[in-house]
Amino acid sequence: TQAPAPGRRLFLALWPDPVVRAELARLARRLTPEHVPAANLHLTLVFLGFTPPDREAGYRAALDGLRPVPFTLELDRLGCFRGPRVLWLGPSQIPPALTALVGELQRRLAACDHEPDPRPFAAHVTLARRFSGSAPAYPLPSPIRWPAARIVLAESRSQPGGVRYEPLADWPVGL
Ligand code: 2AM
Repeated sequence: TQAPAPGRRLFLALWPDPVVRAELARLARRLTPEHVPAANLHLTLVFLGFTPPDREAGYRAALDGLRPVPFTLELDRLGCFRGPRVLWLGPSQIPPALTALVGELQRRLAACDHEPDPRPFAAHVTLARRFSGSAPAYPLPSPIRWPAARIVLAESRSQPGGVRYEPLADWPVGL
């Protein structure tokens, strides 16, 4: 038998601070019993996928010195991705600094031969998976304000109890 190739499943995400995480978790719990664990809440910026160690080292070097311009997300919109039956929360307005940040990440990663996702960036926080309902039609009573503070390189780990995300490195926003 052959050992699997070394590497891990990685992504770059905005990571909520404990206050924002608690607000997101409260909303998710209120909406559905199928909500994801509070610790899993994040907003993916770039999905990197399965990454061998030398490639990961290249990504980390390429992201060295990243200094994103601060911005605040107003998460005010619920929706569903039908295929994976994801219930998500997102901003109806994308701050220009967020668009610029994703572009900057893509540029730096492209220099390490990262294949960009052909699909356009869809800013969303997954609140539930295998969601059996449809997104509530009513507007979100009060948007969740998320001042971006931290970008994280995270590993997605499949475990018996479900997927878990492990922060490996982080970059501050606007410090
Ligand atoms: P999701 O929440 O919409 O499922 C870790 O898996 C993170 O990367 C999740 O936020 C997930 O988005 C995202 N992700 C997983 N597979 C992906 C893919 N093939 N393309 C883009 N994003 C992906």
